[in-house]
Amino acid sequence: MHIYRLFTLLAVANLIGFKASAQNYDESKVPSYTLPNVLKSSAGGPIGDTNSWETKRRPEILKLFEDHVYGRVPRSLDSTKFDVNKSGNKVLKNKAHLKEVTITAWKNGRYVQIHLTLLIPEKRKGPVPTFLLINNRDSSLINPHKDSSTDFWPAEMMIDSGYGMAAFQVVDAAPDRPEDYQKGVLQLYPDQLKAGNGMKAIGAWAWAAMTVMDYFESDPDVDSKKVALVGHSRGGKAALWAGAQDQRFAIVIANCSGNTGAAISRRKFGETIKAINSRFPHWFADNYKKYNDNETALPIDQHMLVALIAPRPVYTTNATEDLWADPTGSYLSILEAAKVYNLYQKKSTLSSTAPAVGKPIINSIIGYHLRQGVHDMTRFDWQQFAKFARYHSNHVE
Ligand code: GTR
Repeated sequence: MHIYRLFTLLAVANLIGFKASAQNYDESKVPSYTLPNVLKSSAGGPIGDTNSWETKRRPEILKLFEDHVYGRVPRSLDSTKFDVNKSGNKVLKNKAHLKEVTITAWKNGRYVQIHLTLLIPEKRKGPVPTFLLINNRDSSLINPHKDSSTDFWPAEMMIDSGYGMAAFQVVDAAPDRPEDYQKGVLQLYPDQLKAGNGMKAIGAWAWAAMTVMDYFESDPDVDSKKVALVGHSRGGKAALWAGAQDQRFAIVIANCSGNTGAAISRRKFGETIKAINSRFPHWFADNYKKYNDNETALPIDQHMLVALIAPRPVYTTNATEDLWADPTGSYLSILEAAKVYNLYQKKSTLSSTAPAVGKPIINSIIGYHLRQGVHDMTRFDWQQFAKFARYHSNHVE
């Protein structure tokens, strides 16, 4: 083989196949590290109450995530239009009615459209608490016409529990491909593409979730004060990032969100920053690439992303066979985030070690479970999300 072709092949293999085997799965090889202190300002002052958290540290941390990790998410628009096709469609054995909403957002003569699928339980008294999924998987999984709704988005089960179910496809906001992720929300904000702290796909998906929230605030069927934002894996990263910025989301749920989601980056267990940036160069701000193999230089770690959701309830999950997403690192992260919830006197009931497999922590401001099985989102996961939401609407208000 021509030597040039060999090099090209090796480079491509390295890029797309980024060997999982090169990653660490051995707890004894996790480097020792010190996490940035969530309760100390950049200038070094202690943050000991909710006022200094909200006025100093929270804005500081938000900016650090914008500048170094996810990029800024501009929200300014010239206009937004909501077109609701409700055509009286009853679905899921007549248990729900379907609203198909097209959200058109305009900026500088360009527009983007987010297509929202929204199911409202027929049996309800007033506006319904609603789960919104950022769907990074196939659109067939959120097909509202299938009576036997999927495990990934078990709409019928959730409707039976009295919840509204909503979802949109990430492709509407940003195609999940390095070659054309710009063909969505980024067309409205082209300056982002030139900036080191400009958003890319994950920021665009978070933008879409927030824009859907704008719509919810206008829909009398939805209780917009009780919206739980849900994402799985890359969608879970986007859910955490949207929930961190937009305090209108009452609950944030990140399922198997892993690296640059809930998991501590400094552990370098499973997926690393270098691995994620190499395989998905279109997800995070360009500045984030400075931290490939250089985690300790980051001024933040992911526990601080979870902390930004305080004092609102947050739920994270892992699966036993999904070591790539570092279950231990995700649990350590929520334990650290609890320090900020403590400022609000919102105590979590997390214990210092992760709970046993299949034993969810529900009655807590920070919830968690480790499910038996592989990287996925399942009916079991959703059952816990419903219990967590139920617990919080009964106890938090
Ligand atoms: C993996 C990626 C993870 C996670 C996952 C998914 O390939 O390494 O960070 O996002 O995809 O979205 O299912």
